[in-house]
Amino acid sequence: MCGIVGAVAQRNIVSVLIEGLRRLEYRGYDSCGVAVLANGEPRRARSVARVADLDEQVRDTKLAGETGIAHTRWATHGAPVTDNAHPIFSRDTLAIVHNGIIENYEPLREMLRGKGYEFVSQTDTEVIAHLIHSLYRGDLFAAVRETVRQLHGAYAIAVLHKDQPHTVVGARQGSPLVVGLGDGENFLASDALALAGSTDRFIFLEEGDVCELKLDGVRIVDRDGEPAPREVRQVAAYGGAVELGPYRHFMQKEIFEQPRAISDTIPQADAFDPSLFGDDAPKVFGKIDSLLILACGTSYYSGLTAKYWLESIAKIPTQVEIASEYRYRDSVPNPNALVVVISQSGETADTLAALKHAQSLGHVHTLSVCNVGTSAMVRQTEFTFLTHAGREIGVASTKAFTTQLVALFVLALTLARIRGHLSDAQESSYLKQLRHLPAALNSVLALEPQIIAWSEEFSRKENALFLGRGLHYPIALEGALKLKEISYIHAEAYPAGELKHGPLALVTEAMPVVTVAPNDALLEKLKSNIQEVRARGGQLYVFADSDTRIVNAEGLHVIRMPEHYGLLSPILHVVPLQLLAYHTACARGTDVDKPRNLAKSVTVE
Ligand code: HGA
Repeated sequence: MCGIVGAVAQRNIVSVLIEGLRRLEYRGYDSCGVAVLANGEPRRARSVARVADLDEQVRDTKLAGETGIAHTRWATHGAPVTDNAHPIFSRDTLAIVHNGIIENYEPLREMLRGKGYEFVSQTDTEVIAHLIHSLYRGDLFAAVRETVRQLHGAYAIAVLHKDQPHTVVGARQGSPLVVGLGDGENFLASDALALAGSTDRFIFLEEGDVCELKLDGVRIVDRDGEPAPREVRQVAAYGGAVELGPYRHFMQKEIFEQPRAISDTIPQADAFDPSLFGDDAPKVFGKIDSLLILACGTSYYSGLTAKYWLESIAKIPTQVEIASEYRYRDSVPNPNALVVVISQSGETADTLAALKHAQSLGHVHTLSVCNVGTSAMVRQTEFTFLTHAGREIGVASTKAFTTQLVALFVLALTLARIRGHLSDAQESSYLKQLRHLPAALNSVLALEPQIIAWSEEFSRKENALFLGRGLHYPIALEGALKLKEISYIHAEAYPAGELKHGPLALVTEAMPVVTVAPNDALLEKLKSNIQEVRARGGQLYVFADSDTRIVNAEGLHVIRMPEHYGLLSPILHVVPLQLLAYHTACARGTDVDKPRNLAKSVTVE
């Protein structure tokens, strides 16, 4: 999603800004831009194409400066056209880049129009630019502080002013922003990743912070204007650009990285000990009486899968909610519940807000399942389990999902053990199964050629139904989500038992029905559902465990899963669905890693 980079230095920083944007490119955006102070005037270049195009523009126009800000935009207010691309100017005096949404931009715009300001974009961001301009009395830091007090909503901003060389002012509320510390130069970015190569020393700004970058240092105040000493953290883990290697897309690469990612995420310990989640977890986990899982999108489906594990293995009541719904709903807090938030980036705006909402209601114990150790979510929760998926570039999540499942399975077993529902024998059997997962996944990945054969057929469809039961219903949901995200085929998932209550009306020869068929307690029920589809001329595509006796027949296409995997089977069964979506999208020629309208790391509400 949107990215911010800013810098003050005693050298031309345009290439640093462009390189920063390049590093954030994978998140998805629809326009980009850069502004610098050149001979005391703000100058900018903007593009509705890629960062490479912006780079060409700045080279052609010889844009150069020692103070600058840059942005990748994912439009929320106003179409992705050049006039709406950031940096946004106010009266050719100051320039701003903004991530987030200003909810009270309409009254502010009216007020500013009344003061004679003209609006040339449709963005909410332009009100921030003019508001700072209207409050500027020779001190940009003071004007920004006064401005943010009037904003409602979420923002991370970086601002420069023509009269303040070697100064960039930033502020954050609800969107991430980090300061990068250099020698005689300083930086600002929405993600430390953007500054890899320039520095490894970072300050992660807190909600409400306003900062001022100068050549020789950084000043930070909190929301009350009090000086805010913030910890400087050394973050060395950010490598260079991730290579695609022999793969056609990052999504394909990431699907094939799953055995490695899962093996890195499985704890080395020989027992499921709560200290895996944090020092105080042994004390707290023994007292909790329920779980409340909050997440969005694919992470929500990992939470739904975990509910089955938590209730069946650990016998602990578990509620799973879509974060964007929970945050605005009246609900009853339970101080003895463990609130679990799940997010690949740890910066998902809705999930962070849901976490905050839960805490404000009186929830005390919180755990994040996250792929980024320095993220806001990790910093704001009591306990953490880090997945080790590595950087996920494809917008459609794959390895982040399966590693979240591993993390949540470990949580279920840990709670089962504390609550006396896991014998030593069961514990070592589950550990053995977990350790064998990477090898089992490799044999599922070997099904790719068979799945490619199906994808040709799929690429000509416009609709698809996905069916699963029990533990595999969330996997059907995830399979449908993957297909729609990257191939733009309309896909819906249902628990197979629901078919007769409505969706069966849609079944014709033109509607492929994808079914996840593990050999579990619901197999016979699922087989009946399969027959219901066949009886109506539907075309079934079934991923069946080898011992299910579901075989190819008229209207029934079967790919055999190599092994039956019991409770961990969702982790295996989702992989062919990822491959089906991927190859169908390739056959349709879509932009697989950057599907239209979508972005990675959803940092706006
Ligand atoms: N609201 C601003 C910024 C959008 C954003 O943060 N996207 O991720 C705009 O629409 O320009």
